[in-house]
Order: sequence, then structure tokens, then C-alpha cells
Amino acid sequence: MSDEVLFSVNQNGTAAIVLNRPKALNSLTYEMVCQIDEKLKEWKTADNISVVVIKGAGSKGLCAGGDIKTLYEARSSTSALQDAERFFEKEYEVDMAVYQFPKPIIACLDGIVMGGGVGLTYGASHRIVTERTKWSMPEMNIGFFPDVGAAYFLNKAPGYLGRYLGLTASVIHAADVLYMNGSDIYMESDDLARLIQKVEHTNWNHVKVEEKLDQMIEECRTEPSQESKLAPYQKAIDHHFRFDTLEEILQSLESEGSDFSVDVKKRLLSKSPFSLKITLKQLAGGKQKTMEECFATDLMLAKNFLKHHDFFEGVRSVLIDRDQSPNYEYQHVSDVTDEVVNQFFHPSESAR
Ligand code: QUE
Repeated sequence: MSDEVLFSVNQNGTAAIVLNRPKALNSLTYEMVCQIDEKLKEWKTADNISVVVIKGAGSKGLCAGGDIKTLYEARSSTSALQDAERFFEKEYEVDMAVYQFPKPIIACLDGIVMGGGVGLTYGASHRIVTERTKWSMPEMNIGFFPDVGAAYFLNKAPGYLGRYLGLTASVIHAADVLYMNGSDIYMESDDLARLIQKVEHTNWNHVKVEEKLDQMIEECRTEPSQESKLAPYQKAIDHHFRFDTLEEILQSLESEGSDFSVDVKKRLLSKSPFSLKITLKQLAGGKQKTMEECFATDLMLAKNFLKHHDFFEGVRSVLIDRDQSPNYEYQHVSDVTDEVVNQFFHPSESAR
């Protein structure tokens, strides 16, 4: 077994999952998600385990997402494409297993938590942010779409904030992660480390686990020192992002002309128009869907993106060549027709 993810179980009833690729910001490989899936299945019913902790190795954070550099290889061979498809299937399976896990899971959202890192931990029962948290669904920067259940969980944010976060790929901090319902608890990073130590040294056998855990967390939790940056813009965000077409959203931002709306419009126009339109439809559709349905749609979309030029071009420009100048197939919003978008919401057999 590789050591890209570490598992431990102690006598007291605490189990830990440590994402252990610190040089790659703990980004998730196929082997990692397979191993995590296996352990969660085992731990779900193991009598000797009461609490699970998920954290990242190293000082940078929990997880930057999927191992995109390996996924990039899917452009060049059929077997790499199959590997990439397998990765998404297993990744989403694990994400769902966390939602459905019957015991407390403490997710340490300390430092970088992006994309697949958000997906892995959104369903955890105790999601703890710190002053170091940098949270984002960054897929719009690489010509992809916010996957890992984002159509489900971005719709749990107030109003149309989820659409704003997904479409702009904004990076947010503790207070805003709490505000958008991506976290339950704030504490200082040092206190989180102490809490986890204490959890690991507590004997969970024959105690009321939830009660005792909540008590321990209450002793550590505080409030973020910085207030939500997005809350003051909630009304503006709702006003501009309530539309179901990208053209209307851009039009609305343009007609207002505030610093905020000018900046948001500029950020949107820097993304792949194709990704923006797919994502808007995905997020709008997610409102009426169950968590499972959202993941099923994500899997179909992810597989379709693996056959799409703009995804590889986005990854190339941001993570491979780092020239930040993607040459997307669809350059303008008006180039992406409704027909093209609608077609992408069906399983495809071919076409790149
Ligand atoms: C968008 C993304 C990712 C990203 C950058 C984006 C992503 C991801 C990584 C990443 C970062 C550092 C690494 C690594 C991967 O960057 O998902 O292996 O060392 O994993 O703009 O979605």
C-alpha cells in the first residue's frame, strides 16, 4: 500500500485519515480515493471506532483538489482516459460515503481546501475552519466545472451566493466558509491541533460520543476575527446571479456599474465561456436534485469534459505550461449555443 494517504486507529476509538502528498498540496490520486473508500466501509461498522478525523499532512493545508496533472494525461491515450473516468467515479463515491457515514467525522479545514478537498469534507459532521483556511471551488480557472457535489452544496449557500462562488472561483476565508454553510465551527489553528490531540487521547468507549465531542469542541471554538466579506454583497449577488442565462447575468452586472459588479464581470469574462454556461445550468438544475442526483450529473459532466478541448487547454495554461493564456475552443459567450450546452448534459460516445 502506498503512503500517499495514512490511516491510523487507536485503542481509544479514534481513527485518522491523513492526506499525505504535501508536495502536491495533498491533491487526490486514484489510489488515495480507493484506499479512503475501503477504510470508510470498514470503519462504518467497526465497533472499536467512534470518531474519524480527516486532516492534511504538511503545513499548506488539507487538499488542493484532484491530481489534475495525471488527469491531463487523459488527452493522449484511451487507457489514461479510462483511468481518469475511474478516478471521478471513485472520488464521488467517497464524497458520498462521507455524507452517509454514521459516526462523527471531524474535518480539519486548516489552510488550503479546494475542489476535491471541499468535496471530500463537505458531508462531514464537524467541519472546522481556522484563520488559515483558504477555501475555493477553483475549477472554473481550468476550463472544468465545480464537481464533487457542488450543485448540491453550493445551493446550500444563502441566495445565489453558491452560483457566484462556483462561477467566479473565488477564494474565501473562515467567516465566509461559515456564512456559505461550508463549515460549522471556527477555532484558531493551534487550538484545532490541541483539540485533535485531545480527541485522540480521549477514551470514546462506553461514552455518549456526540455529547462528549460537542463539549470538547465548545471549549475550543471561538469566532473568526474577520467578519464575512461576502455578506455585505449578498443583495447585489442575488440581484445579478438570479438569472438562468449567462448573458442576463453579464448584462445585469454591466448595467449596475459599481466597482463590485465591474470586477465580477471582468472575472467571469476571464473564464472559459463554455465552462461558465455548463456550470450555470448544472447549478440551476442542482436546486431540485438530491445529493445523489447531483453526483450522478457531475459524473456524466466530468466524463464529457474529459473529451473536451477546453478542459485540457485550461489545465495546460494554469498547471502545465503556466502561461495563463488559454486558447479556448469557444472564445466568446455568444459562441456557446444552447444546443451545445444541452447536448453536454447527455452521456456522449465520442466527439472531442
Ligand atoms: C483549479 C483546480 C486545481 C488547481 C488549480 C486550479 C486542482 C488541483 C491543483 C493542484 C495544485 C497544486 C498541486 C497539484 C494540484 O490546482 O484541482 O498537484 O501540486 O488539484 O486553478 O481545480
